[in-house]
Amino acid sequence: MQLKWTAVALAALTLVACGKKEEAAAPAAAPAPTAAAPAAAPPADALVVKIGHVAPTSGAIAHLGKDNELGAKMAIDDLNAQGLKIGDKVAKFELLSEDDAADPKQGTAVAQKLVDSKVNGVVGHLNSGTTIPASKLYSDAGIPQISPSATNPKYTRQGFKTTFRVVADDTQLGGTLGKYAVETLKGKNIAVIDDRTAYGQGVAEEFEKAVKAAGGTVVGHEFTTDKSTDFNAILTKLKGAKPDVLFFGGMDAVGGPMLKQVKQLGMNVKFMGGDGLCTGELAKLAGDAIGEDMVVCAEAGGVDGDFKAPLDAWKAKFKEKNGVDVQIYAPYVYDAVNVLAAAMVKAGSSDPAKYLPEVSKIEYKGLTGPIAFDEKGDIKNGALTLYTYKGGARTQIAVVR
Ligand code: ABU
Repeated sequence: MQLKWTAVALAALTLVACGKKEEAAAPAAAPAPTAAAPAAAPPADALVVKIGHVAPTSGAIAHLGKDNELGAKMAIDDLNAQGLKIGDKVAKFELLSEDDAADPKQGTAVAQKLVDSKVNGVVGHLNSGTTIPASKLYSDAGIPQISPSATNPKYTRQGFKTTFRVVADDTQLGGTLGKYAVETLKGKNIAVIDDRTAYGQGVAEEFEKAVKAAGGTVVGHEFTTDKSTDFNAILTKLKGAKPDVLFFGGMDAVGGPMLKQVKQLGMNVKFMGGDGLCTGELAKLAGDAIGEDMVVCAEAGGVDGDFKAPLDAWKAKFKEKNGVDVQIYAPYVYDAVNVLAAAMVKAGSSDPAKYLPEVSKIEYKGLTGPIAFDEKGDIKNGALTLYTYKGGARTQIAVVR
């Protein structure tokens, strides 16, 4: 059980060279499902630790940005309630939250703002298109960055020591979904649309590769944007190729209206997508156009076994505290903040240069599963969760690795 790990983490004492030294307790790996105890006022000499968070909290996918931001807030509240020590000082965690509106230029502008504010670590950004350019600024400043949701492989393949991700990438997402389209859904004529963003294009290309590798046929690939609302021309063109599966590389804000137009055109397809599509909001955005079992999509993470009950309890706590359901990545944000804190505790310092090596070596039992990073900064042994929608509710099909 995860609660057992929490106890283990809290009790962890490490003998270090140069004599016996007790390390401070790591942050609790899995929060108790009950509300955290009210935090005592931090002492006057508390060590202020600034955690930057960036996501689009305005614009078409603000619901996803706010989901991530709430995950960060919950992590900060729980860390402060624990009265965690870094070195010999009680830490006071502060959240510096920024809105990048899913726009690459705004993404680098707010990243520079966080660098100038001397944040100790960053969790974000949400979109690959903002995370990748921002990562250069954090790397130049030596600030550890963990993305809880950006899935484009390039993010961790730039040779930066500061980039980490706690979810699987588009190679795994597109690869698994492409194989599923051919082998499980038995798709014969598979069509693809992508929104030309770093995420949408990347995941669609990986999907197409996997379809072909599994012996499937791609009958068309059309393009839209992350701001489009009218898909009539491209859907009509694809309809002529008689697809039985249509994959969309893009976010739910575009996928929902697209599903409505798929229905209006009378297209009889399984509608597939990656994690950007796979949200609680999709059912609302698509309305009655989302047929029973019509959509198959994947979250770029997932738990089973002993991890499931604590994650479900955390999601219930999230709803109780915030009045909304988790959309998709809030628990991953929660874990990412805790990973930074755990690395600081291990290093006995919140100085990015001192605790960065501990992030690379971390072995953290998170809400979303065990977290450790490979040499690029990608999560080791990342899982995916396949979902469909039943009765308008996102419903799990399976966790796959
Ligand atoms: N992974 C889907 C949403 C975020 C992104 O990668 O752009």
